[in-house]
Amino acid sequence: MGEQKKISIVGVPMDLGQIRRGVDMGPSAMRYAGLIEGLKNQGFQVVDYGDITIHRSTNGTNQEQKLRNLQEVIKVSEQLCSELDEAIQKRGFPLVLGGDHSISIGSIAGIAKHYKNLGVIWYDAHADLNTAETSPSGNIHGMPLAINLGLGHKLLTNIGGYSPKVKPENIIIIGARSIDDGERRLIKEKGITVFTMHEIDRRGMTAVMEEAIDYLAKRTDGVHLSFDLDAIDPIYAPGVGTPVFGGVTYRESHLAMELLAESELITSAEFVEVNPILDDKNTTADVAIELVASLLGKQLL
Ligand code: HAR
Ligand code: MN
Ligand code: MN
Ligand code: MN
Repeated sequence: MGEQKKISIVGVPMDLGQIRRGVDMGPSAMRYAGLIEGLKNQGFQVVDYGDITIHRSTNGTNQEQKLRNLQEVIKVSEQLCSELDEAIQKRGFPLVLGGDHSISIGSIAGIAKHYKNLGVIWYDAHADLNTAETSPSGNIHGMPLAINLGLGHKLLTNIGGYSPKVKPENIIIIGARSIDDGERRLIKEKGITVFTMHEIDRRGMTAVMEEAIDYLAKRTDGVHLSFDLDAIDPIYAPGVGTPVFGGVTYRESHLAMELLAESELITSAEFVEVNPILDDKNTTADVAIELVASLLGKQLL
């Protein structure tokens, strides 16, 4: 991949999309693991925009149980949306560090306006397709993909001043194994492509990724990778708030990133849900930055 290609990094120390604290330290954990130095050694020009400021109010905004911390999530999403908008205008490859997965509302809002037909690869144990009506938890990190489809609270679907951001046929979910009833209905109704763990086990990661890449290459003009570390089995990535056993292995994920690098399909990415407090020696951030390196073309030889 390109010499002195510019990577624009934005950290989003957001933990208000769910109820476990600590995922706000995700951006620090990935920087501590050596993300910036690694990318520079790989030959990239790295522009680090630093972290977005999150205001944690102990009263006032936390009342709405069906959409926990709604006001703060809206504020952070708008801010992230404009930062990424600017990064893209300055021709950087946007790399967003989470934070819980609610950050994807703002990141895709800032990115999708630059494409006619953005594709999204949602690498996750979960589908994140809930709305306030179907959510079992009220946690907004279980809703961002629905919101990007234009489904959910108006103030969330309209971040960046437009909706929807992504078409259902341009979405591919990979690694899912914990899907709620409402999400299952939506997947069928909208015809969203999901490669669950069953397909990965049965066909192998290479076949799954090749099909995903072929499909998106034909119909999109850019593809955002939304990588939730809980897609990976907690044996390899224990530092996540909602671990689900039976996940993608470290090696399969590595291979998936290498196939994406080879395809040159990915135009922006985010790595989310790293919670070093729940971790074993910052292992999950270490895994995350190795995957970033592979995604951006690092090779063994
Ligand atoms: N589906 C459940 C909910 O909506 C759990 C979501 C957990 N989500 C994440 N992101 N960690 O994928 O509450
Ligand atoms: Mn997720
Ligand atoms: Mn998840
Ligand atoms: Mn490798």
